Amino acid sequence: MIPNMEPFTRSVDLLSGAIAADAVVEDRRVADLHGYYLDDSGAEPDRIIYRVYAVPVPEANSELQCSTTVIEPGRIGREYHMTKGHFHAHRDRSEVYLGLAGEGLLILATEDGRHRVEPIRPGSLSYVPGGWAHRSVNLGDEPLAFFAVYVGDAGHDYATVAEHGFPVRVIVGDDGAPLVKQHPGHRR
Ligand code: M6P
Ligand code: ZN
Repeated sequence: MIPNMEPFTRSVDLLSGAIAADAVVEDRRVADLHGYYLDDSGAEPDRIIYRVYAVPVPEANSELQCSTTVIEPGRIGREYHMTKGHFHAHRDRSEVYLGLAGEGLLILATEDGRHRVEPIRPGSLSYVPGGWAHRSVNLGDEPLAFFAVYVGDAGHDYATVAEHGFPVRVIVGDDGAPLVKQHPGHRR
């Protein structure tokens, strides 16, 4: 069956990551990520950590969701600003990231405890296979912006990540450089 969609074009600002016109804009603030960071007690609850611009597309297996994410620079305690991270509710659905601006990391993890760390930078193309949770981290002094496209009915499973976390955390080391550190007690 051919889906009932009309072709369209949208503009993405490659420097800021913003998508114009009818994108659904969602801000994630410190308060929205309570429990994801080791210690957010020193951070103002209203501070925006990241913004997602999503082009409205039906959540169907035949479609492709398109979004940009812009993570502000900064840290919460020793941890660099990061997204919540999620598995896809339909575990086998995949996703592609294209870095637009800034410098950061894409952290990937499977439910049996494997993990990978990939760079995000302008022009980086990363493939997120089904079954891998994904979280992005801004390491730089500028906003980190990337474009994502994923299978329309993938869905977001945040609960598994909220409960178990990722196997690694990205913190600032004593020398001021980023450090990817094992998350003690993470299930294997
Ligand atoms: C990317 C995509 C989106 C996701 C967003 C923010 O744009 O993976 O699906 O919503 O990043 O990540 P999260 O939903 O984990 O907060
Ligand atoms: Zn995803």
